[in-house]
Amino acid sequence: MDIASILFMLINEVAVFRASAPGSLMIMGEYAVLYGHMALCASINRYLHVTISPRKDSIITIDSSLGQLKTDIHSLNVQAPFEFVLACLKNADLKTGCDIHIHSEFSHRQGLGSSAAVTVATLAALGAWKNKTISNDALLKEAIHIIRLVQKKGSGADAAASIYGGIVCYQRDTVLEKLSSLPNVTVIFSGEKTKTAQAINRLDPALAHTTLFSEMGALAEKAKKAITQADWSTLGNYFIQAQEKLSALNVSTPTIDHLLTILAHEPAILGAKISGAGLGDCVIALGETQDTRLNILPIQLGLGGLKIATTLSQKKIIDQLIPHKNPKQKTATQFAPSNIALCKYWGKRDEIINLPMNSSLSISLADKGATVTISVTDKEDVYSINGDTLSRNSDHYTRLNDYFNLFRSKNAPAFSVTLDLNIPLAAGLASSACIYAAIAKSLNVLFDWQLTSKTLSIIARLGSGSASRSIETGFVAWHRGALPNGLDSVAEKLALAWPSLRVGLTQLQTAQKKISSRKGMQRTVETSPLYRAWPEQAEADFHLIKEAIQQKNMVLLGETAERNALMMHATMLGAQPPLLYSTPETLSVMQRIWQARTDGVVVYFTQDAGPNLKLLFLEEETEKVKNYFPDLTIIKPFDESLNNE
Ligand code: 2P0
Repeated sequence: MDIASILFMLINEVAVFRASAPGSLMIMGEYAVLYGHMALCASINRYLHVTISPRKDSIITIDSSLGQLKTDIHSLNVQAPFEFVLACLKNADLKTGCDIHIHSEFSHRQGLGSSAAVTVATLAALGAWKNKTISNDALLKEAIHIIRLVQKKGSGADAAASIYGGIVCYQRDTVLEKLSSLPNVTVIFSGEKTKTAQAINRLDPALAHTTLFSEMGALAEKAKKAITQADWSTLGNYFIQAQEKLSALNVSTPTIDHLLTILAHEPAILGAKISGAGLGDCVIALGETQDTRLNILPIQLGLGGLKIATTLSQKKIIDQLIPHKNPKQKTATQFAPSNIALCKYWGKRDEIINLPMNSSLSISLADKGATVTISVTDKEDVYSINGDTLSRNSDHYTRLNDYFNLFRSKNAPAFSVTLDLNIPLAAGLASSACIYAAIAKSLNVLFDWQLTSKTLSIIARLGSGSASRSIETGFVAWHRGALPNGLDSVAEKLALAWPSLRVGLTQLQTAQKKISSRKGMQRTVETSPLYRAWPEQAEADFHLIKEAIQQKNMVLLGETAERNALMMHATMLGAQPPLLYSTPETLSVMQRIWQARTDGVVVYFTQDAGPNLKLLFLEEETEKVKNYFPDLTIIKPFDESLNNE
């Protein structure tokens, strides 16, 4: 056996292969595309992730919110609800089995292209496993083959959008062009869904002899031009005309007609139509509306297409770090403080094991954080946050459940977990940081692992990057590390106290839509040209801040932390679509801080992925700072009267 094969075998032993494909929405040309005309189809900003962990035996397991399946490579039977995944597996001629985990950020019941996305992601993950480099065109061909195998009919335009991202101009199984100028749209779910193949079969065959489909194709051609020129009002007219053609196909419903009537009266909507096969699915409207009568889905047209990652599995890393999975007691409770980064973590080099692009440095928030109690149970998992039990289909539940999967065994099959936060969840105070740190600390006690803080910081990082910095108190440095397995990407406490340092929390009211840090940093890394400058700048800031702490140099600390935060936000403004966490109130607080500095007050700020600013100053400035900000909540990170341990 040659070295490459041995290496490949070794990688196979420990690696997982993940492909993430976005859902999609038809913009124009649905149905016409089946008759050889052009269609425009866009990726959305919600992804479906398929993770494949190879096994040594021939077993295949599939785990998703649609259910679980256990089968064998020798007896693969293409069946619902996993018909697309199973068809991909059958076609792949597997020699060994694998565990497949599917996680979707969007519902499969809303006509957002989940069948195409799961097909594309499964094929891409299988390709990565087999170490095959597949071109986008070849992958599209494979995906169309599988889709037609399973549902007999389908244009493949949705698969093309999932692979290429942006808006694809698609005709006869081919992507002709990709548009990246994206209009703002409102997407409304009609409340119903008819399977695409069924909808196609209902069409009157006589329509093929009319000019209807070529007219629809011509509209798609014109819409393409309007999008290229960012001529949204003309595009709106084409939406209206396209809807007239879709109505002539009889694929509208009374609900859809009702939605279209409401939208026709909205001044900010330039046009609206069915998106996709109709008889349910979604309505897509050009422009934005806040009408509360409408079931608006939190969807934007995304720039991104398929993403493939090969990495060590979280499970393999955990199994290397923890000595056993036998709980030594029934229940354990631990507290972990939240932390504010003075040098920020923004961007990952590995999204599965949360490896950062740059080192970061934080100050913990004393007694502000999360208290977590974990109890072993033989029933199913229960998670509650501040007394509210999380529903099984919430994103929070899925994320916690995925994390706890890493620690289950026969002796600890399920967990009952209560999370109590004494910081407002919405205030942007790094709640995931204190939650996952408190979970890691509680697990350490529950299982009596007696792990070091550094090891616990790795375990917490797998839940949320910033959680690595919440295992310890005071100043904490999270080193970027260089190893692919991340075992050197650890956080450690700096043996430096600065008792007079204060952190002031502002709490601005905001109705702004929140984009999670996870999504925000992903978008910034992928689309912002300004991001190129970030990792180097952040590394330099990391060292400056450390120096400032060593010298107790408030000016150096404040100036560096403030610039670091502003630079992070500048990279976000360069993203597509742009990310702006600040509100007018944020800017007015910034102006007030700068005014205070001009007036001689030594006060600085930092800002995370939200509109609130965190003020940095020393004890002796407290009264002066309060004059400018009477409502400030003031934290003393080094207050020894608080028992944080
Ligand atoms: C930080 N933030 O350093 C930066 C500054 C927000 C802005 O770390 O995907 O919730 O769980 O690793 O840790 C927030 O990101 O992201 C964060 P994941 P996380 O504090």
